[in-house]
Amino acid sequence: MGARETATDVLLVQPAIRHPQDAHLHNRAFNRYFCRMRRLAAAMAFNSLVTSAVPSPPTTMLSLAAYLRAQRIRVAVADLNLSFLADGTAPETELITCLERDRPTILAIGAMESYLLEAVYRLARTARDYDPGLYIVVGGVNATAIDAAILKTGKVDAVVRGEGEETLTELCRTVLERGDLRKVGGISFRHEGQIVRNPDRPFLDLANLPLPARDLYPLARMYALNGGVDAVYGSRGCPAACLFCHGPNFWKRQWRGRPPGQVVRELGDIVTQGCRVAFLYDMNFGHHRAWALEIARQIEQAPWHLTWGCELRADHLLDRAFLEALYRAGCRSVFVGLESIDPHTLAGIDKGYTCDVLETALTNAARVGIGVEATVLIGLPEDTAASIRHTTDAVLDLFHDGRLKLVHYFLCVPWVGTALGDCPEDYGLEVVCRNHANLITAPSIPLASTRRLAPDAVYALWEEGVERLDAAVKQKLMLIRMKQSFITEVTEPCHSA
Ligand code: B12
Ligand code: SF4
Repeated sequence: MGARETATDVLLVQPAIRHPQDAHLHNRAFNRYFCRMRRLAAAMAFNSLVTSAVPSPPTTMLSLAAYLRAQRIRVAVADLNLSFLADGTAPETELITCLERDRPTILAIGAMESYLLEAVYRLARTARDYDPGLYIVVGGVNATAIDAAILKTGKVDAVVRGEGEETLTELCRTVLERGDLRKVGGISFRHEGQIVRNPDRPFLDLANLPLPARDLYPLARMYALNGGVDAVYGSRGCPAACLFCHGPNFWKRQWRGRPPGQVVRELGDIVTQGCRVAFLYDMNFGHHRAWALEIARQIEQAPWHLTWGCELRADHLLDRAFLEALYRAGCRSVFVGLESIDPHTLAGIDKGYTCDVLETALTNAARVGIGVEATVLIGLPEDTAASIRHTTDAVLDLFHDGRLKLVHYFLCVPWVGTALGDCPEDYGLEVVCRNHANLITAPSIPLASTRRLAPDAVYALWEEGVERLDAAVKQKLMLIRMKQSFITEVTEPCHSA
């Protein structure tokens, strides 16, 4: 960019996901519960998609990096999460170190989740103070949904909306060559005091994506921290239209899969680098049965071994042959969004199946040997006190009998970019929290009503459920530990003789 002497064109930044400065945003009882779930997962040797995968490498940022590099844009990646968790380096300090080292023209920050927003703004401010000439971009699911609000703060120059690889590449090239930003599809940006939103860009053919650029990332350092866990994406999108989910708007209800051979090659690459457990975080891994089975077949025949997990819908668990094929290939855990176990509440979110599938589905998974961790959402539009307590009782029963290994018990969030967040009144919701940073699944304040419950009542019922689940997890953890110490006592040789 003109006289600027730069070593890198773009620095891609993954923010720290849990910054102490944002602690007030999170519910304390839930944090306690989450930590206890982590301990339980470890005690059960259960590879949880959520609790054991935080932290994991920022695969999405590495996919963006690979694409930029293939288009001859010089790129570096900074994972502020890793430096913070590995040695406590403050994210802003690490950012300055990377800016000094890489001297980029463009800074691109990931804003996948709403509660990261404050962190993203702090990083943008730090970067701007350090180098007022930097061009600052953000992207990700949440940034896409609230592009105008982000740009109005004046803290960033542009938002990459939707699928990022091609858009970010074209944006970078245009900035570097001082071209016309109005020609870059898929971005929103500030121009002469106005916010300009260019038309959306069509989706990519995923077969043309290079593998994520893990060579630009300190993978060994992350694996040392998380025990060799990695995240891989085989497909994008989901055809369903659940009212609380970002998927339908973001991926326009289209499902696209990468060629199975490429996905398995990526898995093989990470295994050779020390990955022990991989999670296929596709929003709907089971959507295309033949595609998923081909991946499983190739993993089974590969010369390496890997334990892995994926996200499935509850109705996919009805297919025993499918589950058995995944199991043979090393799949040991699945993440399933149950959302509600109350028939009326479930019918009210357009999930696309009814509660009666759950009994068979969860029994199947247990018989095959695949552990299920589930999410439930409290405060869905049709929820009442009775339906919430019914769902809580039901998940507790499933947890006690082992058909659910872990339960992620979240407050339903009417995020902007979802049907519930964009048109809450259509579903009888009153949203009382408008601050995006507070819109998180375990917030410290009430967020919204249901059709029949006031926001405070929803929040109190959710907290009541968190306490009940926490007590159940605590009890299970104690039992496992007692059992383990008993086994140690009776099997360890006696030295006193
Ligand atoms: C995988 C995933 C995770 C994984 C991440 C693992 C990993 N290391 O990658 C795990 C399990 C850790 C996770 C956890 C959580 N997640 Co999550 N997660 C997802 C999920 C299913 C897929 C995200 C993904 O990577 N997709 C694949 C890639 C290709 O798509 P993508 O991320 O959208 O990226 C593309 C574009 O967005 C863009 N892009 C993305 N980043 C950037 C950055 C820049 C600079 C640019 C230019 C472009 C860009 O380009 C990318 C490539 O095309 C999404 C659902 C969804 N709708 O996408 C939820 C989602 C992002 N998660 C969500 C939430 C709430 C959470 C949790 C907070 C849940 C919880 N309460 O515990 C936790 C947070 C954990 C933490 N950080 O402490 C919400 C966020 C909602 C919001 N507005 O805040 C989502 C949208 C799910 C939903 N409810 O609809 N999550
Ligand atoms: S099935 Fe899952 S990914 Fe698909 S729309 Fe529903 S919640 Fe989103």
